[in-house]
Amino acid sequence: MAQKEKELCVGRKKFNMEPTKGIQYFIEHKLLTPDIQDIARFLYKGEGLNKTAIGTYLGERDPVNLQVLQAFVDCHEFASLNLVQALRQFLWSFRLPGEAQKIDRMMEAFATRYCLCNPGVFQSTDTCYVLSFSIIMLNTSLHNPNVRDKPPFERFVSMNRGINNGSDLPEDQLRTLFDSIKSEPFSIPEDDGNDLTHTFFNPDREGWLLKLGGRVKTWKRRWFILTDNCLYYFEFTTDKEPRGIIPLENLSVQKVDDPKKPFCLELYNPSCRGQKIKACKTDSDGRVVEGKHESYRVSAASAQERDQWIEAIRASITRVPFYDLVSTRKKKIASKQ
Ligand code: 4IP
Repeated sequence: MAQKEKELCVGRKKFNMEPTKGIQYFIEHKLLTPDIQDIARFLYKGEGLNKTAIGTYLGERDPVNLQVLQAFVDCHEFASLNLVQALRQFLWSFRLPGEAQKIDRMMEAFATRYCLCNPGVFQSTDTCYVLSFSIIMLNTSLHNPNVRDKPPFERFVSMNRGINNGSDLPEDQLRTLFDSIKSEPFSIPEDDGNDLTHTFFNPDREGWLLKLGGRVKTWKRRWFILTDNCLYYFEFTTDKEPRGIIPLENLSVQKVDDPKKPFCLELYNPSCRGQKIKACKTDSDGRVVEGKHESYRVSAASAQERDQWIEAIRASITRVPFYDLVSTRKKKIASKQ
């Protein structure tokens, strides 16, 4: 193998493990110049580069990385693409990192570029930004099996009321975007089911599970609802008040074998095993008291249901403050009126 090719190969490996070091290596070995445009084009071509690593590099806050992000987004040509087509292209070129601030910067850069390539389509970059998120949410709602309530077109329209600097976007424009996502979900590089477009917001799941008591080890059939990063359980599906609430923050979930019940999973706090999990419950007198569990063990009706619960709970735990990004932007649009 020629020397250059060997170096390229080493550089790619380095990049895929530690993106910044990889770029340094390419520059030191004269495979790349330190010019921002050059680095951006290199990432845009992406030959042999891991898309998660590209996303990591583009998400860094260092001034060089911020400039590369800008130049990388400028490599994308969005002229005469509708917003869904442009998003498909953009979201395929690297993998979005999970942190809200990084996503915010990347989506901001995307929206700015889209508006520049397509003048007159939106009244402001913020409109394009909010609609982009709305499309990503729609993609999850329509294609994630954990979301059972599939939004009809009318809901998509009402979600996007007033986002075009106070006025509504044309319905046929929204219809085209809706139909496109409905017929084909986004393709996500290195898809492991743990991406923004799968896990960004609550996968809302509900169903019957058997729960083991905290001190007294009795199994009770309870109706569980997963929402807002919390797990609620009720005695009856129609109860207004839950018997217990388990905030999922700081907890982990795993499959577990139980001698008494099949298809069990367990919620636990990985950093303080053996201590009580923060949760509350209603005691037999109807008073709200702290929970007394060191872990919560529940049994599902089948292995498949158990795995779906685990996946949904994990998704809920790893959710990033996505709604905050969008609501900040919507407020900004409203304040400009
Ligand atoms: C109870 O057992 C129930 O299993 C409770 O579940 C459970 O509370 C109690 O745990 C356990 O003692 P008995 O009904 O046989 O007395 P539920 O509230 O769903 O009825 P959790 O905290 O699991 O809700 P302790 O830790 O309170 O003993």
